[in-house]
Amino acid sequence: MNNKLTSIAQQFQLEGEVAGVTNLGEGFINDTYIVVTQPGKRYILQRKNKRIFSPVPAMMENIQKVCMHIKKKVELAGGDPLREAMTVIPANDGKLYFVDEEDEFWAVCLFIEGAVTYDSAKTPALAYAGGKGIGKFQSLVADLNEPLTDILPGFHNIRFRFKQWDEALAKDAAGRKTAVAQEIEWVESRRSEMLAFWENVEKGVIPTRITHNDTKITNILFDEKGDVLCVIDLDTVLNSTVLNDFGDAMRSYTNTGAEDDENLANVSMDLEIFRAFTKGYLEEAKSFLTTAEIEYLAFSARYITYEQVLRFLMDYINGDTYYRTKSADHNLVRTRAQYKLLQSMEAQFNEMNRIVREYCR
Ligand code: GN1
Ligand code: MG
Repeated sequence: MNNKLTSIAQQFQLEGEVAGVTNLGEGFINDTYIVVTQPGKRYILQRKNKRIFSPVPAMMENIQKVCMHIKKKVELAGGDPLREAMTVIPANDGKLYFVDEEDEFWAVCLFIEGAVTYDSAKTPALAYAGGKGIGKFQSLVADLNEPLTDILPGFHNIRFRFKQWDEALAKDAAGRKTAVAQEIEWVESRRSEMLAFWENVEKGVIPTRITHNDTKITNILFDEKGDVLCVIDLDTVLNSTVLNDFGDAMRSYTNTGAEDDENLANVSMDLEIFRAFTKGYLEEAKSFLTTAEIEYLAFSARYITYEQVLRFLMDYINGDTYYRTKSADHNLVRTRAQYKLLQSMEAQFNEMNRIVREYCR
């Protein structure tokens, strides 16, 4: 494999000769590696999952548009465009990707040295910085006027997810449906409430903007001081609602346990982390958010967490065809842990709304 990875890395415009390729990280979807060249430059090499991101070339164009736009603004503000934005490294033929003989798609970006990532938001200070990071990302791309290709139709669209869900239940491909009747009820009992929220997006009451759509904390690079350098993993940059970014961040930041915690007692929503993120986010985003966006900000945390319950459970019912899993019941464990988080958010919903109002004054 390593020879193969080396030869794939050589297909890109890297500085120096490839000296090594090592595996990195835990993504559920792509395969990610670090490439080191002689004299010590580092890059991120990824096999992009074409079964999910389709077509990959359009996705890479989206990513490049966003990166170039952010770079321009960082430069204007006197910042460092190589550290405060992602840099896509083209292949030798100038394309933003390389296709290997197995018809798999590869892409490379610069590794940002000295950047720090976190698996969880352990302190309010970190959550505050993360909130500023997402708010700033959204404001940086707010005036990007070039259209993006929708490579993931219906990504955070619950109507679309229910369509997939209904099909999955009708098919019961892995024969697991009867064993998860209780979990299915968790999803069904909230169906109309979630659709009612999404109607606001469909009717344009909640506007559509360029958003990140995968704002978990591991997708943010911090500097040594704990300030945000930039937001990474731009595979899912789409026209969507900013609420999805806020909600997904809250799903990840505020969880006192792991996304796949087997011990449900570990899982709850930490209101102080919610407060700190919201404060940071609104400091950056308040100026461009509409009243409707602010009204549903707290609810978006429930929406995205609910969607994740549905997606993990649906993948379990389908026989684990989407997410990478580590055990036969991994998707079910994830479902239960995310549901516990959802319940904790529901229980603290009034306080969440109060906090949003407090920082909007
Ligand atoms: C996937 O692959 P990764 O970890 O970046 C997923 C997100 C989920 C997340 C759950 C394209 O993200 O939507 O929230 O897993 N990405 C896609 O942790 O489906
Ligand atoms: Mg991702």
